[in-house]
Amino acid sequence: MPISEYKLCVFGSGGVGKSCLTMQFVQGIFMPKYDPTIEDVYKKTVEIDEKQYSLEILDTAGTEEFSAMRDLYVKNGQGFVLVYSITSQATFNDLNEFYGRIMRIKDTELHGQPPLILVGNKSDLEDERVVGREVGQALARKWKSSFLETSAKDRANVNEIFFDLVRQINRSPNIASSRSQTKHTTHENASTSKARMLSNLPSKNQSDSQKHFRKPRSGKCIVL
Ligand SMILES: Nc1nc2c(ncn2[C@@H]2O[C@H](COP(=O)(O)OP(=O)(O)OP(=O)(O)O)[C@@H](O)[C@H]2O)c(=O)[nH]1
Ligand SMILES: [Mg+2]
Repeated sequence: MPISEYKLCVFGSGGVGKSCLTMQFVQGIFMPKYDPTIEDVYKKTVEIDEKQYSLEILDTAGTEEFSAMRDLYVKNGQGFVLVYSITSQATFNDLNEFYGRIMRIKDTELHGQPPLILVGNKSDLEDERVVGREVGQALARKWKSSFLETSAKDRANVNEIFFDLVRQINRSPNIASSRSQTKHTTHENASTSKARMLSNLPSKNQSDSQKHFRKPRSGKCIVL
């Protein structure tokens, strides 16, 4: 069965939970300790709507000093996750710049809007909420994007982010037909489930369908 390979990028300010959301999705773990990202790439094979996908997820740096590669990420990316924290108005406001940059680089006038999802993370911290759900919904309506509130800590709506993005890519004729690469695999899929992980192994025992590459400060990627 052919397997589609999609490249997804996760953007947003420092500390909003980009890495935690990605790690929850790929490895099923939550990291309480904050470790600012330079650049991490995760790979995961999933089954969505009875089809297999190899997802390459680029977890980017929220901190400005590490942001030089962002334009290249946008160029290569097929779907985008824009994350803010519901506990920080500044992180919500910051997304305008990320959005504007994606729209410019993707040349939306020519190619239409790329698949995009707006994510309000840390929904478990309701007591500290400063960005209302309806405010997030309104921005998503303006951007014509999907919207989810999530908690990486409680694993709430985490898979839904990536499944939604894959479905958007599939609906986007430019991308799904011309830019996704396919390769052949021997996996036979008899499942009727709509969307499920093909692997969810602990991080010490990563299979080929679940890899994590971390960019060290020297600039090369290594497999952990
Ligand atoms: N309560 C709560 N804390 C979270 C959640 N997601 C992330 N955090 C915490 O927020 C801090 C930052 O999370 P990260 O995932 O490292 O944030 P980031 O967006 O990747 O940050 P940069 O890599 O610097 O851009 C960490 O201490 C996490 O434990 C969440 O859903 N709920
Ligand atoms: Mg990070």
